[in-house]
Amino acid sequence: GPLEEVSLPLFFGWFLLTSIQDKIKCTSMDFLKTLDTLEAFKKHLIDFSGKAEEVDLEQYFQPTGILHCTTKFCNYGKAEGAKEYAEKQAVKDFYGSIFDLSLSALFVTPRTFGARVSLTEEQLQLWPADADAEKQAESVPAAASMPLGSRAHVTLGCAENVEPVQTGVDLLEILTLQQEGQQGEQVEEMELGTLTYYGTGKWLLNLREPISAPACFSSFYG
Ligand code: 2AM
Repeated sequence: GPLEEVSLPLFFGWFLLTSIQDKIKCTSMDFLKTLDTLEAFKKHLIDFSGKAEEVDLEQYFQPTGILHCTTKFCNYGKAEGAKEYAEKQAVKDFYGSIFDLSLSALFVTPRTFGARVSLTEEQLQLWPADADAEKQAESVPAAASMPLGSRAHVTLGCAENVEPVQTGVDLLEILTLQQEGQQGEQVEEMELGTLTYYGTGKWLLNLREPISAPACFSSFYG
């Protein structure tokens, strides 16, 4: 019946608890503010505006709602593997449980702003293993050979007219460059960690102290 048709959510994921959401929003805004002022960033401004003009990164990225780490995009059952995922034992067992997510890096591209999530073995049980989850978003060359869960992230903001699904694609692109042995250009030791530039507007801040974020595994219907 019609109820059954809508019984699968838009997506499953970990939803960050309110207290940590506020902290992460503060930390990430501070980071954008600092990045904006760095000479190294100004040198590559053209990646962002198409002109060598200043950008206000805090305005450039629009917030995308409640902070979360998507595990499986189901599109109400229309996405490939949605039903199989919802029926996984781990998904049923852990539904509603609180996990500690480790946010290990912040990254910025002309399209998206996100936080990398480093998943534990237990958390990886909730990562879709089936249909090549890393490529689920869109094809990133070489993404198929990345370790499971590489795409895990929290979207912190998107540029105008950019869909959040792009954040995972951008992260995979950076990780692919790293895996191919590209060192990037280490531009700055910041209070939060080391900032590296990977070309064409790709910036990654490896956090010295990963941010531990309590999050509830659940789903979103919208
Ligand atoms: P995100 O995980 O990068 O933030 C609703 O659109 C949520 O599902 C968003 O959080 C979004 O991106 C994610 N999403 C949308 N389409 C997706 C897709 N094709 N693959 C994976 N995640 C997707």
